[in-house]
Amino acid sequence: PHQAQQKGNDPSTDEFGTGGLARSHILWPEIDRVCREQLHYAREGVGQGGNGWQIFADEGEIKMYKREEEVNGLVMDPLKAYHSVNGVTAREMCHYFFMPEFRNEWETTLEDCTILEKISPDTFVFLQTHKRIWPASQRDALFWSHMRKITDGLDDDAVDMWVVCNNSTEYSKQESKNGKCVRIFLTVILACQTLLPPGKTSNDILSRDELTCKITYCSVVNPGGWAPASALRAVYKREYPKFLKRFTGYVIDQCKDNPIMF
Ligand code: 18C
Repeated sequence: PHQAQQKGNDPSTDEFGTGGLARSHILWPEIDRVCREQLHYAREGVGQGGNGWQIFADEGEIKMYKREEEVNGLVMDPLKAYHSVNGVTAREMCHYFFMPEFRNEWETTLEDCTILEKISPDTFVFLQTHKRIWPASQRDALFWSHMRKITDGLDDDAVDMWVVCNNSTEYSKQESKNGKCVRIFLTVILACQTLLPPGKTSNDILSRDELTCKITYCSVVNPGGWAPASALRAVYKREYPKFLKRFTGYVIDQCKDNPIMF
């Protein structure tokens, strides 16, 4: 079950007084390092097909690429997806991805989501149980999730950037909910930048139709136990575009009557 909403994740007002960052937590060095690595990775392009990235979904602004990789017969295809939507900011997009109370509204593969620990307002540890695909075993995931503002290396046309990084951890030795899930291992980054019309800044009075959010989403999921490659790739091909469309549509809809949040 979902827990009550945390006070908010404004780094300047959080009760930790650490700028929103749990710098003294044992996981902190790993969280900081993985976020930087994932951001660097998200910023690398997919090239002209020479480095293994193949496009597998191309629908309007959505472009999804995969690299076919198997480790000991297990499919672990890295995914890199691009999207661009109007009407929301980078922070809004990341807020709805990060905050657990909204997850059930857009995450179609979810059965259950438990917060195991709130390290800080912008860093949680989750145990998620996902829907079972018959006849494969049900999967769960134990991961930390961290949201942060990025201030350097923005695209020339961007006014701000926020990311959420999710990464599996074994730091909390938590059994699966029903004792029979196979644990998956995931590394995910959602990286978003806000674009405004030329000459406008986030201090101006803006309408939502002047906002563009440029999104990069990268994911690597290790299925944890054997599953037929063709079935897994069919699930990816169906579920990732569905996720990106549904999630971005949900955020646009949630934000449309609310003040703009930078
Ligand atoms: O990033 C996303 N969501 C975040 C918040 O939940 C977080 C979680 C990522 C989990 C991704 C892995 C989920 C596996 C679930 C099993 C499949 C269930 C499908 C049910 C269909 C009815 O970062 C957005 C994630 C978007 C998820 C896309 C699907 C990825 C499929 C991965 C398959 C893993 C092995 C399943 C074994 C089945 C073998 C046929």
